Amino acid sequence: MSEEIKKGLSMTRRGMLGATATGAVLATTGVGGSMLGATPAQAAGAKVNLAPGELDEYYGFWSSGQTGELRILGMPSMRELMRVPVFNRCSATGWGQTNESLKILTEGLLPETKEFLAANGKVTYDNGDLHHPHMSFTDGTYDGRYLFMNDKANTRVARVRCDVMKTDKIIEIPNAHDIHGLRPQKFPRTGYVFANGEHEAPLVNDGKILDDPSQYVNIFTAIDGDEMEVAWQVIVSGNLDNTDCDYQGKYAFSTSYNSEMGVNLSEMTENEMDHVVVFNIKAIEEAIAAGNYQELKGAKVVDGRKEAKSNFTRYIPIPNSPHGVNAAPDKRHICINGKLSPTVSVIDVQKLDALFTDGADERSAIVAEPQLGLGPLHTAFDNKGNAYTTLFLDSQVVKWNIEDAIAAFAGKDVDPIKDKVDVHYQPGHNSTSMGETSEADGKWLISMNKFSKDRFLNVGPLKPENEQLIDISGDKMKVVHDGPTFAEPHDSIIVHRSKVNPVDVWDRNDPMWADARAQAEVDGIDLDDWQDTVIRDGNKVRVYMSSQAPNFALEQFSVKQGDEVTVIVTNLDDIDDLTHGFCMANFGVAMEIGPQATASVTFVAERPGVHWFYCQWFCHALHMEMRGRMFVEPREA
Ligand code: CUK
Ligand code: CUA
Repeated sequence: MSEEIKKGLSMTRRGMLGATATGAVLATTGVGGSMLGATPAQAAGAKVNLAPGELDEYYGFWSSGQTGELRILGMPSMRELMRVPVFNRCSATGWGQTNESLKILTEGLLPETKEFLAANGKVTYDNGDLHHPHMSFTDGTYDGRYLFMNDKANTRVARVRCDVMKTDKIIEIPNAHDIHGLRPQKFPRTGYVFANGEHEAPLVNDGKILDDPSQYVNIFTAIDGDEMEVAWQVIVSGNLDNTDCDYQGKYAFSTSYNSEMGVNLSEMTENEMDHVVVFNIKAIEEAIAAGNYQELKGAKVVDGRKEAKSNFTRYIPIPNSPHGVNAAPDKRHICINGKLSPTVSVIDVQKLDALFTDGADERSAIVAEPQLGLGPLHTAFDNKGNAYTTLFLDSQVVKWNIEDAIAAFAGKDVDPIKDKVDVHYQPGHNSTSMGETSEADGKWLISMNKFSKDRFLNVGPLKPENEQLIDISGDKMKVVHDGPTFAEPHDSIIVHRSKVNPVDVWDRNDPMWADARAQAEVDGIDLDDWQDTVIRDGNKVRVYMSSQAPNFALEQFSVKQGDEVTVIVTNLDDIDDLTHGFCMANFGVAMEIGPQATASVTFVAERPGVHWFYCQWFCHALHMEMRGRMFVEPREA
């Protein structure tokens, strides 16, 4: 045995297992797989490299942070499959420009926001900060209906339809400020979508109260995920960071790193103990049903602050500025990640009733608090009772056993830590395959690292993030892939492909273009037929045209300078993957029209002359020829 290996074996568990160099030495000297803990199952790592044409076993749904979109990856290959625009603008699809997308981007805004935006010459926000994408649940597992996600930048929550992978609803949350944590209810179904307002502000934030933090509050919101409307809100003590809920449908949990209600760093980090808020869903629902709430900006609001002494909330003290909260697939344990404390605090949901009914001490719900390393942010799970926690400051993922941690907390001499692996660098969220459901399968872990530094070719001062795929099927974790991503995925879920069944071709009756259909009816147009018509309605012109590779049904149309022109395109092709585009050159107008879809866009024809419109999605050998002219007759002098 070489000196290096001896050294490796005498190192601490963290040092040995963390050091990939040591692993390489062991592997190359033939000491071999067994010492590294490789099991036959770990050969699963080979599947990372799929053969051309081979399909992934999992969908990965990725946030994109300040990019504002949702991304779909294939897992474990980590190939990026699609980008779904949500809170952002998209040049390719026309999201943020088509009438269909503008309806979704504007209809859920509060009246005061519409006014504010109009004063700035806008109809909606252009940016978003999408942190947490999560799928709808039925009976504790994904049901493939919807994905829900937050916008921290502009206090919104969006829903994406999984049948077509397009955003269909966006709502702005009243009273709250800057939605951060978001999770769908797991049981009996979604149900509610829970959303945390992170930043403190006066409850009525109209300028009457400014620099008086004693009057600031934070708001927890339960959204009806079917209707995409606020069901109820709770005023809380302290701020709200991340959220999750139990598998019984009784409680939701939100971490607070600013129980101090400070407004600067030193104030926010003053207390050693902050807390997790436990929301008693039934008690809140009963109060709402009984009319015991105040109505504020259309939302039903109850007071769950400490001083209100309600039965809506309990505050469990947690060290220290906790961040992530994650429900284990054992349906019993909730992990609160300590951030500034090296611990994860484990709540047993079976001990929560006593907090509400017997006045039990809040800390009695804590059944374990293992010391794991520096900067625990988020925890994911396998199907064998193990948890995987990211350690931001240590740049590691730690694998630990929940039952062992509970035994150690009860005084037994067991080390719950099973393994540590270095990640590169500074991980935030992590997620395991099916790990936030009762069907966790313990195959893959993704560590979403905030810094890539030297892991890729240098692309200038702005570097990609680095998301590392880790094989967790064996006893030891094994980093098998580095995946660079653009700004800045926070969170992801890894969903078995059997749960997701998107269509290939749109239904012609899809509600997405209901407004265009209604207008066509008024105009006497049948969108299901080749209708090539220009309707003039004062200075409003509606141009209906169909497209079928490689033709637009209209070779040309004429409008007058200053007309408000709406172009409605129906793609009559019904073949997989046959998307057309419509781009009006030099008008800043472009959109996607999927097979059998209708899309529309409105602009003012304030440019006289000959203007070509063309298809901007390559669709046919004669795609370049798929174009036509718009004549804009100059205004009479
Ligand atoms: S937060 Cu980003 S690393 Cu917004 Cu879920 Cu923890
Ligand atoms: Cu139609 Cu390109």
